[in-house]
Amino acid sequence: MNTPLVRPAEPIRLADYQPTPYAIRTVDLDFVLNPTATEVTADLRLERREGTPAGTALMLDGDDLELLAVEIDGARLKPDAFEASPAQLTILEPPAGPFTLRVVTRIAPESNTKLMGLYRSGGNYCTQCEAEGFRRITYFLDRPDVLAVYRTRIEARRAEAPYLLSNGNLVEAGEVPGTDRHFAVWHDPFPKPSYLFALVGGDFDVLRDSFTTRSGRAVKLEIYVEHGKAERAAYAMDSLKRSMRWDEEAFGLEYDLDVFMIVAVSDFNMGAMENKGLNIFNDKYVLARPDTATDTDFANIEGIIAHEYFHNWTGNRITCRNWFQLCLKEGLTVFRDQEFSSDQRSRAVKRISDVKLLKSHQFPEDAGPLAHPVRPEVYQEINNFYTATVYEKGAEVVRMLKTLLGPEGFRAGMDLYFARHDGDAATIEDFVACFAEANGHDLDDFMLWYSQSGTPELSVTSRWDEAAKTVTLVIEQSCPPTPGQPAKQPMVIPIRFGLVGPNGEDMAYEGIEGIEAAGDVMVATAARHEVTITGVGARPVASLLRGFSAPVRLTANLDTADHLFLLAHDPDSFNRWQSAQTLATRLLVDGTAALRAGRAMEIDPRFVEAYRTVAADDRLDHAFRALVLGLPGEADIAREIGSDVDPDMVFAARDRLKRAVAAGAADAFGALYRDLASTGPYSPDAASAGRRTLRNAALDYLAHAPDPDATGRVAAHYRAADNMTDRFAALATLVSLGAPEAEAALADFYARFEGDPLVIDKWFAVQAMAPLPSTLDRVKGLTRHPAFSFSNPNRLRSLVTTFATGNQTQFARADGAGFSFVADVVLDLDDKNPQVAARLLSAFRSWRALESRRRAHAEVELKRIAAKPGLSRDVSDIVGRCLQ
Ligand code: B3K
Ligand code: ZN
Repeated sequence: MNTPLVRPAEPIRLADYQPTPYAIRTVDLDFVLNPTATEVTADLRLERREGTPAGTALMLDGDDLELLAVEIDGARLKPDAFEASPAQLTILEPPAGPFTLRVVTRIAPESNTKLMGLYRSGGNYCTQCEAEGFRRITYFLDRPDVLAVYRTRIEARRAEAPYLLSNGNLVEAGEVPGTDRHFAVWHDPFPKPSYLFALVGGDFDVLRDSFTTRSGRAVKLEIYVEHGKAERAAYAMDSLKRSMRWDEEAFGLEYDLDVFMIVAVSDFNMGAMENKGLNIFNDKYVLARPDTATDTDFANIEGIIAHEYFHNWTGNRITCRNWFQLCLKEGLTVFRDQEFSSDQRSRAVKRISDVKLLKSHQFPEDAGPLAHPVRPEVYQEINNFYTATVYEKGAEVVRMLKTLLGPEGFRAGMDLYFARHDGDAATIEDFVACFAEANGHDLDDFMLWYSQSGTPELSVTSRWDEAAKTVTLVIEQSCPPTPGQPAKQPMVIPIRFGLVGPNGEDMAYEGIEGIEAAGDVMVATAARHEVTITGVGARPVASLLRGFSAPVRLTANLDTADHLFLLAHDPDSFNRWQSAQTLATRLLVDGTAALRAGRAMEIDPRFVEAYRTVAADDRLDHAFRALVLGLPGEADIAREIGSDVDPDMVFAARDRLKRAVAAGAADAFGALYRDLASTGPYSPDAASAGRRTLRNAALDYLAHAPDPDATGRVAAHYRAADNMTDRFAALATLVSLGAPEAEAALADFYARFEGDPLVIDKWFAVQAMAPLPSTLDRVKGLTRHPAFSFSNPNRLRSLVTTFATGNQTQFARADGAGFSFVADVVLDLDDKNPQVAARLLSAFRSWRALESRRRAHAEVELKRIAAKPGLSRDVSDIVGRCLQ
């Protein structure tokens, strides 16, 4: 009965959830840091949970561990009292009462290439424990519902690691007598799961500041960065202080420790990590200076600093009962960071950007083999579920709660959630119950958003009755079936709407019948509603799903004239943008089909004229104008086409439309380029960034205009740039066009920024993105460049992931060579860093939507990966689902 178990090959199921037989109340850790042999002594205070029979074996998770000693209450365990493997430690008959288990392990941070657990980055020690990295440090009940109070002692040579950091507050520090070593002891009073544990040891520059919470707690703020880079952390620090203030104002939530630390490292599997009191960040999301970071980088830093800080309440104070509940912290925290950025910048622009991201990342995921519900019910490898569905669609679900309940009702639900569940490992049911109770609102049907995968399709047909002065809306919904899953049920879909009258303003109406409605929100709950809106003065154009009030695919019987009207007049900015997108998408889908059939692509001159009007409309915000003028991406067009996609034809159609707009509106773009030139020093604020975005968009159009000096102007823009936003925009245009000036600009860029890894990442990425037949050979060549490294995730992502996800035509080349290259990288990387390999592999997720030749090549490569013996669980999970 007590044979040590290796990790089961069977999937883990939500339905099987059981609490652990034992609770861990406190954890005392002692680290003696050494690159090749770090010793970890863990004293765990354990208690049998009620209902657990005495003598029940205690099975602790491990991963790649070497056990040095195991004791209970100070006595060494006899060999027959426990069983140990690198993946598990089983105490066969633990004491019936509370006891202390001491486990001593030895680990080798230097050779930890998975970057999970304790590893080295840039000569420093750091950790990453979410989701299951703590078990690579010591044997533990490594799951989010085991909450304990941690005390951590760290010892290291002072010369090697002058800073020793962990979660909570510093309680002691000093020298180890008679040695060159020193130590620090940290105590975190807040019970937490092991995934929030963090340790850092190393040498840094520190940017320091402080913040006083609204109840008067003085908090030290510290950002640890590579030597010489402290000044580049200033924007991150500013973002942190604004986040702390915002969470007090928007949600009444204060920080709770004496210190908040952020450490920036250059080797990191993801963006950042919300460890209690000690966030660890990919330095890409901390370091920024106008000459090295773009406006997008600045905005990402602001958003991610906020996101990780907000986790202190949504994730840390209230955590997840099991990993199936991941969206409880992630979807909610994304919603919170989106709201923060909306308040700091332009709400309309932020909403459009977020929806663009949702549609370009989450919609394809939801339509392909990797689709899963916002709360998955089964997984093989949890790291593969940190997805756009859990994060972005998860945030949309929270946003819908707010739309359905209104701002006050939403806030009442959040307040109840914090009051009731502080200190808990909670579930989605717990969360939704707070909104239902605080508002007396039945949300049972709403739960389908958490359990049903796939993007619902919403179809609305509107009809105007002149005699009766009514608008009839037939609202129908369906959700594409998922093979092997029960038929989908109708969802609760909030539809924010308005009736735009002939003068371009919203019209009043007398009543709505046939659907539940409150204010400007109708709530569809059935497969079909026939809705009558009475007392409407004149024929309106229905503006539907304003602000993208639900994550659905909407089709409506609006024609080109209706969309042009909404683009020009809709009081809802989101729908103005959406109308432009809908019109462009129609042209591009039809144009792709025409080109494929050997016909000419028709471009409605009204469309080009509308773009010209937007470009020239000075009443519109710059950033908003740039968004409207941005054509749907190739992946967006492919998604709309849905099947039998030929990416070369998609590219050709888009290129033609872009050139048609460029030619037809060249005067307006020329004027924008001239008028929007900078007049002062760089500032990353939203208004200045918006001006640059619009000017660079105009320049990109001008580069596509029939003008012999088109790219010469871009090269001049490159040379004149005094900030990275302008410099990089020019470089990207030159390289993507394969312009004669591109090589000189690339060489100049490399020479300027050679010593700056984050900028050299951009140099790799811009080359990987070029939609040119020569790109694959170039990318392969760049993998041998001295500055390239397969083991640094940022570098690998900048070159290979950018190629696989950002270059539709060259990744999905008709000869299959793009797929084959990426498959080779995945196979090579799998042993060293399976998490990053699996993430790269998911670029294949839409392979079935391709035309047959490309599809066949993709299948060969996926099968080649699947056939490799000893594949990691991460990669085998993704490849298995892709081939299902
Ligand atoms: N919680 C982390 C992500 C962890 C990913 C583990 N594979 C960062 C975040 O979402 O805030
Ligand atoms: Zn998060």
